[in-house]
Amino acid sequence: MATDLHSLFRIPGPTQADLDSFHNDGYIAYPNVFSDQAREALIEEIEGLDQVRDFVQQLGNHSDDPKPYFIRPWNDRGPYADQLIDDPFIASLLRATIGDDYHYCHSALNIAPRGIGPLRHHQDHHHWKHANPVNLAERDKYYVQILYYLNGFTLGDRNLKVIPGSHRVAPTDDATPDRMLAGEFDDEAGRPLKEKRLELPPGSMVYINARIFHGVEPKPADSPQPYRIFNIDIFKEAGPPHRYTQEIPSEWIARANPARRKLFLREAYSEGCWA
Ligand SMILES: O=C(O)CCC(=O)C(=O)O
Ligand SMILES: [Fe+2]
Repeated sequence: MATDLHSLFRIPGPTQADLDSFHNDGYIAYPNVFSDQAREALIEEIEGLDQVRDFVQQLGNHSDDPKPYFIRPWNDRGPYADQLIDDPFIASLLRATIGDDYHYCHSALNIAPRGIGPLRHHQDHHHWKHANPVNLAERDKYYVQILYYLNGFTLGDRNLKVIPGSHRVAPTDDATPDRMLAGEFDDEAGRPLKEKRLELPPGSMVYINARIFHGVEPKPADSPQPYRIFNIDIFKEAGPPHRYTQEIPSEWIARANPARRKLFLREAYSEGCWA
């Protein structure tokens, strides 16, 4: 199972300005970074999945109480989605930010229909929310989320929003998004912390340090886009499992080349694994 594309992306790797943005702001936004061919093939692959097809078909029936399609881990991946895991562009970004010692953590697929509500500002680095010695020891390690927006989003229509620089604030109970936006942590962050609402065309990607506060705005009932397709891959610096570190399907390991196998050979999360 492989595509005939060397890379799904238009660029080979991050520039120094991209890396500065990752370290200073906590994220890198890449508008229209997929090649047209890869974007179209990925959308076709996702829309062709049986469960997604069923979800899209029944959309009109639940407009009074819309629900997203959500699956985690997302293992039902065709060749294009499979290539995302170690595409040369993705590997180059991960090496330039985390270094060589990183693992694949988990994935998800989320399809948001018209009328769906917001997602409040949150962080996704699970070791901060637990105080076992294992979590404390892992706290400062990298946990990177790669957010793919194959059909994009506009302002006020399921747009991602971030608080640039919020990854620099220590993860204490006091460091809430409201208090950050009120200016209480500007000194610690070394900059004014303000919300930034993003707008991205189809074929875009956002690469974030999961320590940054981020959220999502609602999708209006009259949005011109019937649903927003969002898939995510998450990578972690080598170490113990995170909250959702997934089991790798045995057939993925069986057909992996050595470099890919290295990403997969780590412990998955299980109940009690941090105790
Ligand atoms: O739906 C999105 O754009 C982002 C969702 C999110 O915050 C996440 O998956 O962690
Ligand atoms: Fe998130």
